[in-house]
Amino acid sequence: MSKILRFIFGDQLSFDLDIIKEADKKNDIFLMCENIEEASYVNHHPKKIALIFSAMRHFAHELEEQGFTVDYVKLDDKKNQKSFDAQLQFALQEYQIKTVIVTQPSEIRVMNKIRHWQQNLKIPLEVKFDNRFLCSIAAFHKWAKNRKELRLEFFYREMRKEYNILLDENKKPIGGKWNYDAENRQSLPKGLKFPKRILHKKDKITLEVLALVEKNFAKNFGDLQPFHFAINHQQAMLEAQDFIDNILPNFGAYQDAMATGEAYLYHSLLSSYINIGLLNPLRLCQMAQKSYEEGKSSLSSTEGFIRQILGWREYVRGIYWLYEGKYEKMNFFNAKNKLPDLFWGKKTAMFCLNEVVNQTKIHAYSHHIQRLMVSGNFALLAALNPDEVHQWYLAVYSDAFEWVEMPNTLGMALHADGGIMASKPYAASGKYINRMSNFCKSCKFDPNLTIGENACPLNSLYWNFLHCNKDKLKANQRMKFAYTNLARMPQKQLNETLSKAAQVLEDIKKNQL
Ligand code: FAD
Ligand code: DLZ
Repeated sequence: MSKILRFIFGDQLSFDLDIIKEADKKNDIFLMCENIEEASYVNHHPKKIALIFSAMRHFAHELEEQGFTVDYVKLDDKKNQKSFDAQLQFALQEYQIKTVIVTQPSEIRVMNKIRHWQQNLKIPLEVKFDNRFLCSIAAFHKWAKNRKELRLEFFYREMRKEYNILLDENKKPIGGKWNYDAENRQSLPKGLKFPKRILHKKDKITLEVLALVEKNFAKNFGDLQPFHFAINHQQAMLEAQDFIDNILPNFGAYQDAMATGEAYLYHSLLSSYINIGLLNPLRLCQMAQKSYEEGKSSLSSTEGFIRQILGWREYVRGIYWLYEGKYEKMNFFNAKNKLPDLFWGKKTAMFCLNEVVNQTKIHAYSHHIQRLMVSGNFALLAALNPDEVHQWYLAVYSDAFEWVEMPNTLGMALHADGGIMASKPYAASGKYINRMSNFCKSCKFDPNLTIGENACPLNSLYWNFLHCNKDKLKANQRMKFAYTNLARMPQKQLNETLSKAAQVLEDIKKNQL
């Protein structure tokens, strides 16, 4: 008898998906495959590959335990065909299949494959909505249509109303405001103790995956060991509950802070699990809301956390699909410089960059403000090529999938989209890093100097960025203050600053910074 083939991709490990809820235990076959094409379209951090493979294998076991038939193809299986395309063709020859069902993939690259299958397979192929996302692609298009500006804040309010999150009985925001960000930008007081994180033990499946990754991806940037990620729903939920109970109360206040040797601070570390399906985003928002209702976390922390998930996460996905195929080509500042080796671990005298790259190498993680204001800000000021920067972010973080990484990199960090996402570039000098972290205390460069040997390179680069992009930015009202300051700079000082910046850019080019 002909069967239905249900093809599950590595970031769709969720029992909430219709492709699973509607499956027939007797007649349907699930196909899941580790494959070298997906594992090498960028040189992913080894921890990211290990997380995905181990979570895929655990998910396949759970499906089998529930009585489903799963054709799970490991990377080193003899029948491994090396790509989604070839593995599907192989399965269609192996079994008598009447229909193929997939869930809409998160990335355009894979969606294009599916479009090709729909045109070329001799049997029907059905694409199910990915109902883990809280705003469908069509709903985002509708929201965006005829709007002059696509600002997160307005999208986020609609989402709060739609999901009835943190609203009073009159559908107004609890506390009277939609956004409590102003309370969420504190620097770290001395002596604060950061929470211990759950370190999951490795079972046989994970150990086997680690050996496989070690053997096949040892050359990729990043440390495979120690590996303590959650690899199934239960473990991910333990981390989520630990975050809500013990960490969320401090999440908001120190969201933008940075500290030497502290990769996590009060961040949730849940993005990888949400992105691959081990945690459900709406459930997390509801857990946070409950914590507020029970008086365990403040409104500012709770709202701040919910905004990231219900707001930012859905918004960037909407932008990614709205500009399908176009976003990746955007380069508003025409930035062309090559990514220097410091991004791949070559030591630099800039302590902040070393710290972020090193944390990235060890953990496949770096928190938002470090991605945006340390590596991202440096890439913006140094006019690094957006595509190279994007490929780096896509490779090095365990939560990196193009739909979320690309708008964050090109839109938020590099302003390469010319302001679709952010009303002004997030450009900052060394003074910002000094205000929000203790990095500068350990650095040979002085954040208060712009010229001279000990000057923080970010300072001259910052003024150089403003100077070089004046034509593109000076009409922007939110840049008025910065341009007024630039205009006030005496000519001699400006000349010295620009020549210092030229020297810094040359050092970056030669990998001598
Ligand atoms: P928390 O700070 O605890 O935030 C809670 C949750 O909110 C996160 O788990 C995440 O699901 C969501 N969230 C927070 N900020 C954002 C955001 N800007 N966009 C989308 N979701 C958000 N996030 C990814 O998931 N994958 C990426 O590849 C990725 N690349 C990024 C690249 C750049 C240049 C920048 C500036 C940001 C990027 N982000 C990315 C967004 C954000 O930095 C991460 O989601 C966050 O650091 C993950 O850590 P966390 O789980 O501890 O987050
Ligand atoms: C990221 C990733 C990696 C590294 N490897 C696999 C894999 O071998 N098999 C798989 O099904 N998925 C993998 N993934 C996740 C996919 O890239 C992800 O599902 C697609 O990007 C969805 O568009």
